[in-house]
Amino acid sequence: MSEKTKHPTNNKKLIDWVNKMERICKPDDIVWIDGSEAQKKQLEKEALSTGELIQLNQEKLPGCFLHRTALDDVARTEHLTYICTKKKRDAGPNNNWMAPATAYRKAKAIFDGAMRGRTMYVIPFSMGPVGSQFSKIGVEITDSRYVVLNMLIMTRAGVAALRQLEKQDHFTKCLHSKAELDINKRLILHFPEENTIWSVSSGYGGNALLGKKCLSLRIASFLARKERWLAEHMLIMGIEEPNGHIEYITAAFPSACGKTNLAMLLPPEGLKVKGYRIWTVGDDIAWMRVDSDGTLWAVNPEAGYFGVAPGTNSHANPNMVETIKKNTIYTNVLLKKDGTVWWEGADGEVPEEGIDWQGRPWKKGMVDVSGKPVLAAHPNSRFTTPISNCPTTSFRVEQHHGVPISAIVFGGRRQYLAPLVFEAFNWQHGVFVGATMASERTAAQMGQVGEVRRDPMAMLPFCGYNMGYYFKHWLDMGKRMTKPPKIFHVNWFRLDETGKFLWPGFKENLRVLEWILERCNNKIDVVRTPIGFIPRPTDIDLTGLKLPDGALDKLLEIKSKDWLEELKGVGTFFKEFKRDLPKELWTEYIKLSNRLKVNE
Ligand code: GTP
Ligand code: SPV
Ligand code: MN
Repeated sequence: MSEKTKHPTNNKKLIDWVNKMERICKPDDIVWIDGSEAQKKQLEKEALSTGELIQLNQEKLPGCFLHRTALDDVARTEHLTYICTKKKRDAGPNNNWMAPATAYRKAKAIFDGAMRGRTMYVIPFSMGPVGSQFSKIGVEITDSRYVVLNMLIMTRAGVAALRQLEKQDHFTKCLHSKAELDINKRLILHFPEENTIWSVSSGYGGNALLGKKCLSLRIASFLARKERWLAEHMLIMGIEEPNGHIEYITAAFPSACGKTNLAMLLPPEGLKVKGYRIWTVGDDIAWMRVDSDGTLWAVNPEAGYFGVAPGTNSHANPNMVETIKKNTIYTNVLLKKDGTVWWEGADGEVPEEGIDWQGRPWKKGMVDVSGKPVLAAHPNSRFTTPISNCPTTSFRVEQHHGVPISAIVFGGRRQYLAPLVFEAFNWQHGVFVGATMASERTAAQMGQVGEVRRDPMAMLPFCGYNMGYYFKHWLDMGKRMTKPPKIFHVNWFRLDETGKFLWPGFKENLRVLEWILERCNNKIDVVRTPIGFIPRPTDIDLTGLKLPDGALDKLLEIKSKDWLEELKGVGTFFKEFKRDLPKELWTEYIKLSNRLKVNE
């Protein structure tokens, strides 16, 4: 069929690759995605007729659709995700590794004829504003209309990206097929040395929207090391101070640990008089480089949000509630009788009935055979929505240059141990703080929810190469900056003895950001502890917030004994990297251990 196919480009590399993939996948026909409204409408129509999408109430939710995935295709599958470098050592102990030849052979057997009876869509897309020096061009081939429609929201897809590809003559080759959605034939393969991604047998988010985690983190992190920049699992936000000046920060929290919520926060009642405003630049990925001014600048490569639905409500994130009212694709949530949607922790009353995320009739208060509530929405149900819908979108999201970064914040979900906030002593110590992060697992990936795992810089599932080299790269980046951002660590999830959150979180987190900015501008003093600087309790503005007696002290408590215990796990983790772990991190380890022993 290749001879008959009319390709809308003369780019030889692209045409050759598309022809080759066509020969493997054997689709009935090929459609190039141009980014037009008319084509999008046509795809939506087809997806409705095949049942891939369900139309929602167009009066209440204009342009919105619902999609249900296969029951075992609801989150990223890290155990089926591989980095395929020539040498195993280059993938590191942090990744599953497969030899490229083996990986191609295994996957080819599954891709072979997988698109028979289907259309093969070719999606040229740009991560980052088209034409920015920062941006990367990719082309995703897929047989899923759901993937196409999501990519149209999450990336800048279509003709403009194609023209840019022709100018630069290189791109990331992304091949995807849902095939039979068989989990036993699922493979998410990355070939960083060939700038190639092959993903098969999944239709879910990070597994299938290849511009996101696969390109913008795994492949990009590999390129970033070579090209001397950083590709990180971070939100980017601007905090407009009462005098109108905007400071930008990035924050790395593991999946489902609060990036989206923080990036969009609205100031709490008690701080409103001060006049802060938040500007959202990104909620998941930051690409950062050192500019000629010696500081770090960041762009968000994405054009949409793929956000967690459960817990999204007008109290936690009113901005998001506003954002997802139109042109949004919902995945794995409850369908209500009136054609709107619901999830655990949504606004309003719990509906009496509906169709649950598995497509079964659902009733309020339903329990399963073991007496557990039947969930209306999957805990990792999501929505895909354009950044431009969000009321707090920063005017700088389209700027090719990005925004200058004053602080980098790391954070995880820790019931005990980590205080509300602390500041690293310097860049090297900050890299150690990031490298030793740990968090309790969430529903964003298949696995045991709640189990504590080490997740350096929230990048464990996303670093496309040996993390030993990655830490070294971070240390080197610090040396390239005349004014590196200060590094902090936060924990919104500390519990009291009764198992309740000590800190109210969400919009109240601005109180911690305020302290962080004051530290960046050298306005206030701090308390020195073995793990870093913590606030003097009076420096956190609690106006209008009633914390239980002693809560702030508990939130800032650092128990040397517990940290020494934590260090054992860090040591085990570091040892996995053998001689690839930079010696500076062992230096920081020993220094911390000594400081803790003195304090014990
Ligand atoms: P990914 O999209 O998976 O990368 O996740 P994310 O880091 O953007 O997480 P998100 O903001 O979607 O939050 C995930 C969950 O954490 C939601 O259920 C929120 O309700 C909860 N959460 C977010 N912020 C806070 C907070 O400050 N305190 C508490 N207790 N929970 C929070
Ligand atoms: C995450 O899991 O960190 C996400 C969702 O942001 S996914 O796109 O599935 O990776
Ligand atoms: Mn994420």
